Amino acid sequence: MQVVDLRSDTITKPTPKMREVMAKAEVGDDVYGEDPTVNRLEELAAEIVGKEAALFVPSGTMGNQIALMTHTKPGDEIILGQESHIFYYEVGGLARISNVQARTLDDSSGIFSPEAVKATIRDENIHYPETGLICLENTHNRGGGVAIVKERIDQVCSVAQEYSVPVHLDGARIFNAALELEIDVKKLVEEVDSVMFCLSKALAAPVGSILAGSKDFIDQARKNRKMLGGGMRQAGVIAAAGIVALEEMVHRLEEDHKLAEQLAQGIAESKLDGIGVEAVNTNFVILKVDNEVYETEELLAKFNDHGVKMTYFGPGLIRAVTNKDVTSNEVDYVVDVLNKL
Ligand code: TLP
Repeated sequence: MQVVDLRSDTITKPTPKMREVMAKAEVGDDVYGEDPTVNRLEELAAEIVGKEAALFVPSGTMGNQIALMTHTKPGDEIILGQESHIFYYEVGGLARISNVQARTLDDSSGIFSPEAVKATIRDENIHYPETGLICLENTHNRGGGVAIVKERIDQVCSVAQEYSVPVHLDGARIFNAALELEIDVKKLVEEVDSVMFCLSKALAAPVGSILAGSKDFIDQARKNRKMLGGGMRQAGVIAAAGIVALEEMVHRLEEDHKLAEQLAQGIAESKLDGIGVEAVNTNFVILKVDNEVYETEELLAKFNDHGVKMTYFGPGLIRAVTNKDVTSNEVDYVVDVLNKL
């Protein structure tokens, strides 16, 4: 049976070039700072996002959690979106690892307003925790992959700077955002203090993410990574694929965005009762299901029976994420399946 996997861009497999460089990678003990391939990846990554230094981490989740831990102290309050990955999908790590409490704001549109941030930052008061960090996300996953424009990010950063509160950006898909906004990624993230981005999603590396920021911040983050068990020794084997991800896979993201458009158009044109397009942004398509006509889970199971894999995204919502391992013909097949339902 034909299988079209649209659950996420995390499912992408490494390219032949990645496999080749992985086999030949020069390695050393990265905990001693002696892995030349990891060092090269970290330098390249810092350069690309315009930050002083960068750290190679096993996953986006660990990158975000190290950022929280490094920016805050136990008992702090952090401001973040109620739909943000850090709040919604990281197993409550902020409370367990960094011992901080979450103050959530409405980010259903992808980002909260600078006014809301200003009203939420704590004054000095014997009863209050201190505001230790503000977190943003771009593209915004639960916002349906929406790219947040630089102006909105900078407005929040400017309030944060006024109160000397650092800003961390979960930029798991920052290159998708930069492509959509037609802006250099360096410019897009210039006002945030730290940024995490993933090599292992649409960029197709098998493992790994990057945390970037000032040199002092990254020195401390490196120590926190070690504490969490993320010191990876001869990690050059995977870092080599990360270098290919940055050098060769960013420019092709456009194909994923086009496929998302193709899928959304196919669904819209099918004019099927009960299924429509809620949103199409970057490489995400959010399908809207009328639960009077179909149960969301039942519909997902029906697609699955035809080899089409997608993700439950809330009541009446299904997420499809295009990626390098999906072709235009496969998107046509998904639309055919939809028309047969
Ligand atoms: N997102 C995954 C799932 O965890 C939901 C997905 O399939 O979309 N930040 C953002 C914005 C993310 O979307 C993700 C992964 C992460 C961080 C975490 O990255 P990993 O999976 O490498 O820990």
